[in-house]
Amino acid sequence: MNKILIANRGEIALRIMRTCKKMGINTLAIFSEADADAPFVKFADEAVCVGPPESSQSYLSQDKIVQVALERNVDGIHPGYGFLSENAEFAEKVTKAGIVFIGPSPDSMRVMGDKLAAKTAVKDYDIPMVPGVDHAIEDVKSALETAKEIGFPILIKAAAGGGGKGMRVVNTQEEFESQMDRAVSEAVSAFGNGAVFIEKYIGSPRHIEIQLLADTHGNVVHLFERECSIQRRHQKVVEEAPSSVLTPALRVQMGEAACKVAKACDYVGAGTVEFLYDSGKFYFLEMNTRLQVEHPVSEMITGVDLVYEQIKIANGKPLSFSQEDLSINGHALEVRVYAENPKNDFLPDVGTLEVYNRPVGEGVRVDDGLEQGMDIPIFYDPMIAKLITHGKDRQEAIAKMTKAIREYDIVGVETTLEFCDFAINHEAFVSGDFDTHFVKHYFQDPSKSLSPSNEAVEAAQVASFLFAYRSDPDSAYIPADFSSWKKGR
Ligand code: MV4
Repeated sequence: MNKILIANRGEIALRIMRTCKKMGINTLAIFSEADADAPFVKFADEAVCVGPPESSQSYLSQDKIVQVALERNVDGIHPGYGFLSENAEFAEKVTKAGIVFIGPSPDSMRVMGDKLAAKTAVKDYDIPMVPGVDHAIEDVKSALETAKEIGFPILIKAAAGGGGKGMRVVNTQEEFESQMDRAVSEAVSAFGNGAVFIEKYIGSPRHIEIQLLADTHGNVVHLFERECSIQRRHQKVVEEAPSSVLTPALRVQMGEAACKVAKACDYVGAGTVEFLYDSGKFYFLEMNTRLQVEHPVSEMITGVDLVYEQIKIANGKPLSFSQEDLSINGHALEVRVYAENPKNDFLPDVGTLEVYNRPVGEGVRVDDGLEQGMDIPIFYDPMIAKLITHGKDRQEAIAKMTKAIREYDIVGVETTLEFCDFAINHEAFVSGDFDTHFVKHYFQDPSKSLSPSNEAVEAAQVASFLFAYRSDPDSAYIPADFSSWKKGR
């Protein structure tokens, strides 16, 4: 390949271009009017504005992007993550235009994009699955019988959902029918597809995913796991590799299961298989058919450049290493730095980066897409940067991350840096004893902290008065601001 169009923006566009540059491949950026001065536009060899700031008119504008690719004679298109990265229709348009889509086939994307089709595809591959059904529910009465067999609580999921969208926990059989009705109508309005299915609800799981690479010659390898349990409302906060709960034996089993999932859908490229883990067992959840945000932690522990491998694979080259060549070196952590205010329900706080100084050091990597003085556009995800550290072990990776977070100097917008510091230094995180409820369990949003009702305050004041009165009636008193008392006098 001589030239690649990067159909994305921000940090991931820059990250992909860096590897292209290393490989001697020219880069073509596409950008929206909001990103005209962005570093990724300046870094690219060529750049074309494809439309107004709204994603729907720029980064999601399929035909426009393909047209620019043809006009500028590119050989391949890299979609990054988000935007068009898992859009089978786009991949098909790119391929039909005679351009290489750097990613899996449209068919693999379609199968894995439908959670029920995914279950069907892996059925004969002996992959551990959560107890449940593998077909859309047609008949609520018989579904209730199945739910009773599985045992409550159960989880209703939308076939077209994923990443936590369209899920509903049902605790008792009494609520089953009404929750089914709601789940179906929600799925229709959110995805235009009312297909839902049920699974046993795993209450306190860990989210562990396996990074894969598959070439066009039938070779599939895994690059071990990433632990992604520290998330807030399905948005990942901290990712690490390896996971502190996997034994070497389980790691092998999970890696092999993930490779089988890839084979089940004839997967080509970089992909990730998500599992739930609970008490020594793991269950297949879904497959993400793209390069993920958190891919750097896998790169740090394996020394593999995943974008380089994606481009080689897209060129039809066989993988240059086998499973036996891969091993885990040390430990890596990633925290996502968002322009959000953790003290106010994580509301986006976009504005100008008045001061922006990155941490530096051995084993410290910052993947970002802005410079000091620039505005964070309001039109897109408010992620400022990914901060990644690598150490000889977990303790060292945490220590380096803590130092790097405290060294990071961002003025002008609120960020999640302090929140990340809190998370990675929390006793539950340090000990490795946590699950997907970590943030909900341990982080109290100050804007939502309990403010007791007047009645509760008064009841406490009366109790305190009575307690004091029993030991010394003369010194017991009711506070002067005791409102009802004053009113009653
Ligand atoms: C589950 C589950 C419990 N039991 N499935 C959320 C994202 C989507 N990929 C699937 N998800 C879940 N599926 C069963 N049978 C709990 C979750 C889940 C979750 C999974 C991974 C990371 C964070 C999560 C947060 C809430 C729920």
